[in-house]
This record gives sequence, C-alpha cells and structure tokens, in this order.
Amino acid sequence: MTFSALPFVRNGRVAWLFKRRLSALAVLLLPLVVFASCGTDNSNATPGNVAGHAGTSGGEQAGQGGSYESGGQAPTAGEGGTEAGGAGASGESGAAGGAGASGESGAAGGAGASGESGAAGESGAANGIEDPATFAQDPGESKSCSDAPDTNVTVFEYTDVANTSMSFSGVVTGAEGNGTYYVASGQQAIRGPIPTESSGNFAVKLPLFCGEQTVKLVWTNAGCVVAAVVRVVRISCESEGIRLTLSWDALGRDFELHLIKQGGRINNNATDCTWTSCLGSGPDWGNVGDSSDNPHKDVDNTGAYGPENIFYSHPETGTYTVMVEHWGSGTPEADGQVVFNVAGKTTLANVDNLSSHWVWTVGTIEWPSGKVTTNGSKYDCTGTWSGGCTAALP
Ligand SMILES: [Ca+2]
Ligand SMILES: [Ca+2]
Repeated sequence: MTFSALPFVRNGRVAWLFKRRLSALAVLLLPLVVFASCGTDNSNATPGNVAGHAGTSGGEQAGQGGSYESGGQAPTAGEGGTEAGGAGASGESGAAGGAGASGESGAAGGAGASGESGAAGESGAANGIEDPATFAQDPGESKSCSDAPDTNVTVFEYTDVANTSMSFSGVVTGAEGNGTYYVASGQQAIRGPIPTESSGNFAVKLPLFCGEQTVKLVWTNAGCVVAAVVRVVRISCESEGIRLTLSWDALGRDFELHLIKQGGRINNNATDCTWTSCLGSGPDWGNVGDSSDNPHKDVDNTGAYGPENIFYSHPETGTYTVMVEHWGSGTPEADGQVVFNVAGKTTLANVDNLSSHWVWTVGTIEWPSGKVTTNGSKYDCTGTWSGGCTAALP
C-alpha cells in the first residue's frame, strides 16, 4: 500500500500527502544520515547530554541516544488524568511523573508568586525553567572555568529586531554533546536543546519575546560551562497572550503541538491550531474575517528536537487544551517538554515516554485569567490514527 492511498484526506489538504511522503523518506534516509555524519559521536551520548546532529535536507534533523535535560521540574505525580477514551482505543489514566501540577516544583522565593501557576523561580525567573548558566549574565562569552568549551560567537547584542524568531549558528569546540538554549524576558522563558554536531557545528532557530530579552547558548564539558550571552531587543511587536513552545529529544520523531479551543477536537482544522491548520496563518478564531486575532504556528519540525511554537496574541474567552502527538516513528522512550508562556508568566510541563501515535494531554489554559493547569495523561491513538489522531479528544 502506498501512503497516498491511505484515507487521510478528511481535512482535504495536500500537505497531508506531502508530509507522509516526507516522513517515509526520512525513515529510509535516517540510518544513512546518522552513519555518515555523526555516528561515532553518539557513542558518547549520556542522558542529559546528547550527541546528535542537525540539519539535513528538508528541515530534517537526526540524532540518537539519550535525552536532553528537561529543565528543573521535580517529578511530581500527574494531576488527575483520567482520560476519556474515544471509541475503540483505551485511555491511560494518570501517567505518573513528568508533567506534574504546575507550581509544585517552582523554586521558592523570588519575585512574584502567581497563584495557580506556581511561585516564580529565583530572581524572577520562569517557573520550572532553570537558567543553565546563572554565572553568566552580561552580554559576551562567559566561562565557569578556564577549561570550558569555546564558541565562535562574536556578536552579543542585537537591537531593533523586527522578526519573531532568530537563528543562531556557529562552532563550539571542546563541548560534550548538545548545548542548551535559554531565552528569558521578565518572568517568561523558554529552554531546550541546541543540536550540536561532533564537529562542533550548531544551528538553532529560536522564537523571540517582545521587547528586551537575554538569549543564552550554553555548552558543557567534564567540569566547565561556557555561555554565550546575547542581548536581543525585538521591536514593533505586541506581547502574546498565549505562546507555546514544544521541544523534544533525539528519540522522538516529529512531535506535533496542538492548541484546541473550547469544544474543539484534535486535528479538526477549524478548532485545532496545529501543523495542518495553523502554519503561517491560522483558523479564523475571534472576530470572523479578522486575521489579526487568529493563532498561528511557526514551523513543523519533522525530525528530532524542535522547537515548534504556537502564538496567539488575542485569545478568545474560553478554556483551551494543549496536546502533543508523537506523529513519526520515534521510540517509546521519547520525551519532550512544553513551555507555556501565558499572560506574561511561564509554566513548564514535561512529556514523558510518548510512543509513536500516542497523544499527551499537556494541560489547559483558561482565558482571560491566564490560569494554566497541567495534566500529564496520555492516550493510545494507534487504533484511531489516520494521518493524525482521529479520536474525539479532548
Ligand atoms: Ca512536528
Ligand atoms: Ca479571526
């Protein structure tokens, strides 16, 4: 059977066909890619410090081994999590660990406790997102000791940036495994892996907050840390009401981020902002015919790592559900994380051991209160999968 013969055209988009072919191609090419350019490096992979490599054709990324650090959240038990299963497939109730109730693990103290979404971390940092290089605060390259890795980053300040994202690339020498990016603005932050080849080449595209922010590109070796600290000012923008950032590890293949409006369903193009409905321009939410109040998604990463982002500047009143699919054929041990930046505050939720064609309910967002409630349950959608999960979720 060819992929194009499968009945997955219910959304009527050519992109569905294209993606299946692309994904199939990636599966075929992946072993060659890994062998050719980063095979030996992966032998050194350890959890939390993964060798991998970035960037082949078509936006694919490949790598293997280990998983990246997910940033500080204690493994509290998942909240609630009895999943209402759709017809024919079994729901799994309450996955333990990982995406616990928000705020449980927030660092004590610091400025601005924020009710349900947890106390802010130290020095006003985002809840659950640890700064990987607290010693490095000023623009420039900082090293925790003289034997630290070294980067070739030379520009440490960008002002008047009009774009919503920015690419950082270069070479790091003496680093072990992947790096970590960290972007912080006030009480909002994101963090995730920087795919780094064994040669030291790296490239990552990061979304920017509105206004001033600090971008850190961090690598480690056996005992030392290097951080390239870059100050970026994004202008001519408005703060997002809701921003979601999904990243995952080297074991996952093509995770998908979903923002589903109240009463909506996953993979319904009118009510779910995802890769089929929301790339570039999104479904017509809010005022009908007005595109300025629609959500949108930036990219669909079909390999490892991400990140993928959903932006929603002017949310309608209601409760939104955030879900993640493991769309591709990665391993069952694949982990990820979703960073909620909602109403100016950050909440981190982990995605743990998400098998191919399973769906993780990350949490809900109530608007206009901005209340984020993490969930952490997962759902086996293998029995109702056709170009995406077709179960009646949430
Ligand atoms: Ca994806
Ligand atoms: Ca609209």
